[in-house]
Amino acid sequence: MSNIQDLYCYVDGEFVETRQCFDNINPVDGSKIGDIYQADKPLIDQAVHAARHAQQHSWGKMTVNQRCALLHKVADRMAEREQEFIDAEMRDTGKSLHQLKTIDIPRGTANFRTFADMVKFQGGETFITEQANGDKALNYTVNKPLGVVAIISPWNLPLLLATWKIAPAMACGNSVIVKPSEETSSTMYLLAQIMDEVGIPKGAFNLILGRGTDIGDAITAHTGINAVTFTGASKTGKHIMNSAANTVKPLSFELGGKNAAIVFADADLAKAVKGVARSTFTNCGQVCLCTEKVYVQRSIFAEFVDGLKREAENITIGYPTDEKVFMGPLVSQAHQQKVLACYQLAKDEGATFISGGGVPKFNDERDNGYFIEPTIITDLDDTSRTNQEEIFGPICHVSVFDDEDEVLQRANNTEYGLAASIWTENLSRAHRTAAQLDVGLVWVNTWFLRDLRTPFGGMKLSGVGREGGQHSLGFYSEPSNVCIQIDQQ
Ligand code: NAD
Ligand code: 6OD
Repeated sequence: MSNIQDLYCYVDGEFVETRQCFDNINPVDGSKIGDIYQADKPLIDQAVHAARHAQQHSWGKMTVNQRCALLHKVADRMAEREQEFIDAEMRDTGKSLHQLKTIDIPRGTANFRTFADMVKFQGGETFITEQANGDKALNYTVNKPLGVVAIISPWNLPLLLATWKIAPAMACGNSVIVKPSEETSSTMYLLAQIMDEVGIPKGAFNLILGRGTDIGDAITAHTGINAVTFTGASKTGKHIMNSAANTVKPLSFELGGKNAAIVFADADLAKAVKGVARSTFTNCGQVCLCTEKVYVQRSIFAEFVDGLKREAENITIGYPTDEKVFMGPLVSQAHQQKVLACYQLAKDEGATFISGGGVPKFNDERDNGYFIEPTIITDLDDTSRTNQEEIFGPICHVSVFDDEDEVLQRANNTEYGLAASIWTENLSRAHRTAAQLDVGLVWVNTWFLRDLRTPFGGMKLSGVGREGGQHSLGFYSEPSNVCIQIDQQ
């Protein structure tokens, strides 16, 4: 059990070795990292029971200050063990050291600190009601925890996205059942150790490992689970909505995207080229917010495409431990096959490849890994499958546009509605166009710049609800109105 590379569920304050396990694979070279021990239905029942008990008797009984002090200790301990988190996330995902140090791992601690602080200052609503006979009433809200919250998270930003939900859910006094992606369970295992070390009451944090297709329904349909918060594919979101329907529980969904970047002729071209390269190729394109469709105004189209091609071809691909490397592999062989099939589909649909389109060759163990080239294509219609379906790889399609109305209509012509970025130096144009994009998040002259107090989420197939700041505190608590009669004597 002491081998960090084998991963166990953590239920009611104990690490549990279950009967069934599967291989955890390093995407850099396809080697085995260790075994992941999968939960079964009785263990999930036990986790729900322990979570309820903690919610009613220990964690849920603490004062807000006590809970928040413990959550700050979690963040402190994560910071002390930062290198272990970096190593674990790198082994599971192949992400570059640079990205882990600047995005994924710091956000884990920031999520705990932000929500532990925010919940302390959460106000409520109050109203004085004037009645016809002159009496009054005082109405005020009490925010109560939901109870037991299930958190189901994906593989692309494993620590960042799981803690984005764990921190506010726990800060609001809920117990949690966390199910990370089967591809990337290691950082949640480290977090379970930390929950144990800092003295989070047993049962308040439970880790359930396993494949979503095997054990997902046992979580989402569970009558003892009061809410499900999910980040992942839109298709899985539809499935969970059905599975949870009989128990009528609140759902928060952060789902897929097909995000546009719009580059106007008045943009700072150098900034736009670098920005779109970053929004397309960060994390190998495996961020739900990544750009997959780029619209460039006609007069700068050729220059923009040349610049983007240069950026793509300057990307260093390789061992994620190398400080110069920007792109490691995709997360798994299955995902590499999926993205390569999308590259093939683009070819079949008649795309012109400006750059990339294949798999890089290293002539060493990395050829057994799941690397892929950054890719730029043009010449497809907006209605092509390539321009309509989420790929989730390092590829964008670039097309030309002439005017504002046209590009807004084309950017909105999608079933998704997560994010968009606009590149322009014209302030009025920025405000005007941002307001007309049917997405939950718009960036102007930047991308993935985050303030954790702002609403985060998508429209249409990209999600249900918003998290972030007060929106998270709202989702993870149940407001209860108290109405008190005040007699006038
Ligand atoms: P996925 O939907 O396959 O898996 C996500 C999680 O759901 C995993 O833990 C998985 O085990 C679990 N799961 C799978 N089937 C389940 C079921 N039937 N019941 C319950 N749980 C189940 O997604 P993924 O491949 O891990 O992640 C990539 C997708 O996530 C992309 O579509 C991406 O756009 C999306 N995503 C969205 C956001 C956002 O904030 N909107 C963020 C990250 C990723
Ligand atoms: O930054 C965040 O809070 C967040 N939820 C990012 C999601 C990224 C999607 O892959």
